[in-house]
Amino acid sequence: MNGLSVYPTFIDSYKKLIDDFIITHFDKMGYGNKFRHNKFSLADSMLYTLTTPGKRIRPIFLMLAAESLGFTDKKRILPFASSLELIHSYSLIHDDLPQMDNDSLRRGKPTNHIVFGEAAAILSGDALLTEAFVMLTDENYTEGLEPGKIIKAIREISYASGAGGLVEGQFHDINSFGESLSLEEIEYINKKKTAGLISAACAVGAILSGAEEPVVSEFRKFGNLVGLAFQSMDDVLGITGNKEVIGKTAGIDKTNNRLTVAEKIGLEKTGELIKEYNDKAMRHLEKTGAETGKLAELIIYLTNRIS
Ligand code: GRG
Repeated sequence: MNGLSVYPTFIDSYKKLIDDFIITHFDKMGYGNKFRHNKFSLADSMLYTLTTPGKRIRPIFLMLAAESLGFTDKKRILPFASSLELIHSYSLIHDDLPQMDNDSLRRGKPTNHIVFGEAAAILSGDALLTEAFVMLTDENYTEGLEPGKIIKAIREISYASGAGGLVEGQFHDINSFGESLSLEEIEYINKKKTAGLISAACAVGAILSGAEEPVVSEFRKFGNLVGLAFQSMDDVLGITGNKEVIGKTAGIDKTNNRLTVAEKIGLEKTGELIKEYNDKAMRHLEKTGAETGKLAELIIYLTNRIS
């Protein structure tokens, strides 16, 4: 880790592949645009958040993990990678609702419920989550992949999205507003809320490449630690970042009385913890014999980012 914040040039080409795949998928599905309410269709609301530029790190981690083990068949990898962006977008829409974080700015734009209303935001989140599984089980996308691998990959994603990850993490997060948590408790929430899906992304990349469980397990651990580093950096930016650059409301954690790692131990110690997470993550990755270059570049960038 040299601590330099250099934007890896490969990110933009991966983002384009993911965004193009998502648009092609929605065009192919042809979800109804004729029956509109207040000029909007359900697909408009789904695509509003989904296609707004974001970092796309979950799909990129999946693609890089697969490639690091020599599996480069983008046609087979992209549906799995893109499904994670659908799940992530659903979580952002629901997270911003008044009953959750109650935020009005996301990815530099008004949040989904501000534009489409709360009921539409709940429904478009639901539809994005289920659409991820339509994408994951499309025979045209999975053709040529071994069924056992597909099932294993879908289970990994399902577990990380529900009671085993994202939703459990959010449950504790929301119910902990105003509470004085220990560092271990905050870390547990971050592991479930954020690291789970990143960990699943890395594990699925390894699964698709045909790796055996011991290697998949190292990728899972790598993703978990990288996810903890990523969330801790997100908490730092929640304090030090400005609204125009981070594209969401700065200080929302304070407003919601949410105790983050950065609030608990301070900015300096959080910086040290992030480095520790990343160093440990790299040790897991190095055990796999994978080509680590791009993954290492990505995590250095993500933990030195300003947005
Ligand atoms: C089931 C009603 C219901 C709600 C669930 C699961 C959930 C809502 C919310 C998950 C909480 C959450 C949003 C966790 C992720 C935290 C995080 C770091 C989000 C930001 O991710 P980035 O920085 O965002 O990757 P971009 O915009 O770049 O994609």
